[in-house]
Amino acid sequence: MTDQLDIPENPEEGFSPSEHSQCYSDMSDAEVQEPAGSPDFYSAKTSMASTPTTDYFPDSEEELYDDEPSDLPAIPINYNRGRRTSVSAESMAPSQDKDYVKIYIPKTPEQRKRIEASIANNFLFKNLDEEQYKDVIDAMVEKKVEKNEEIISQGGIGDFFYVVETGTFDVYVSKNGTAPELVHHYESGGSFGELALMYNAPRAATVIATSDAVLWALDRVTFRRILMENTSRKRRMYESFLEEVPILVSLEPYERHKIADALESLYYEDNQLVIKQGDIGNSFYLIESGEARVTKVDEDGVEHELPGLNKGEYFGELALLNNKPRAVNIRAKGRLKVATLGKKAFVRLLGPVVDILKRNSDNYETITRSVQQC
Ligand code: 1OR
Repeated sequence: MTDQLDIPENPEEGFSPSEHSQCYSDMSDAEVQEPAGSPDFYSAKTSMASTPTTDYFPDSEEELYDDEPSDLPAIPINYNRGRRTSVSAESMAPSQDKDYVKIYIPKTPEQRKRIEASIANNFLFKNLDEEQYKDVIDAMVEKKVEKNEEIISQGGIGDFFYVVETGTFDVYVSKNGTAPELVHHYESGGSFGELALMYNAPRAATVIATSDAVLWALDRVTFRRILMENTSRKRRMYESFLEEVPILVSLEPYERHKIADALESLYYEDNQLVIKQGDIGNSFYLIESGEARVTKVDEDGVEHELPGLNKGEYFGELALLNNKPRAVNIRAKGRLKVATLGKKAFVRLLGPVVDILKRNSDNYETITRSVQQC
């Protein structure tokens, strides 16, 4: 393993779808309006099951944390030193720690641009204010890795959160001592290593580079102080809802967490149009609460009422699966709350259930045909 820190000596220098179906017509179209709109820690006295391999902060680490006041949550400075150690649970609200001293790793303008490009489409970095955004970039450390390098070892203690700038990574999980199974992979813009930091838990998986790669590493304290609250709040907020969404039951809990990261809740008032037949589709919707009415205008301009949608059901997938215009109108029936997923996230995160989505969509035609005949 050839861990290395790319910290320039002087960065300033030289850098340059309900049961009923009825016919319906003469429907007044509501105006399209803009919608209004930490997990339990286990106090980990966790013994190391295996030796973590992220020991790339060899000499500068102490310097980084040197300025931390002593009443800070206990952060093990030497946990990645390759020896048996333990982690103490940290404050639930790290961001309220006023004495916190920010970490500043000097960077070239070019490095900053590369970080910005790497995090641009990453949901964990959304909703940061200007200062938080700057603090995160300031604290990141470039880590160049070689193919086959093990970045994270399952069972190890969490030290850094990683964002992938370039390169590819495979994720392996060994359950109850069984042979490691390939469960996931990451490429540019992906990120990993947040779980151990959020839950004070041992690393849940092993991550290995499958090419030479460049990572940006964010230390545990900065991750918890800036990125964790929003991330864990969203995962908690959507956890029980996503567990009850039938289409998502076959997913791993971690896959639902990633969906939670990407979801955004929107509210619609009674009769407000959510999806307009014929429009280009950019989002997928899950009903968090309330009901939705579904209608379809036929070739003669007659609007037919189709079976409605209730909590836990979804809509908006057809246009995304088939790259076709929206097939129906969807309106709020009473107040409606939906969780939306953008097209890219839909493709990336719902890949494992695409076959089920496609199979379910075959029923639409049957329903639509029977409704249009009445
Ligand atoms: P970590 O800090 O535990 C390993 O370090 C990281 O691998 C973990 O954070 C996640 O960021 C990432 N289960 C657990 N961790 C995963 C998984 C995963 N995939 C990526 N990581 N999966 C469930 C396997 C039963 C795979 C879901 C697709």
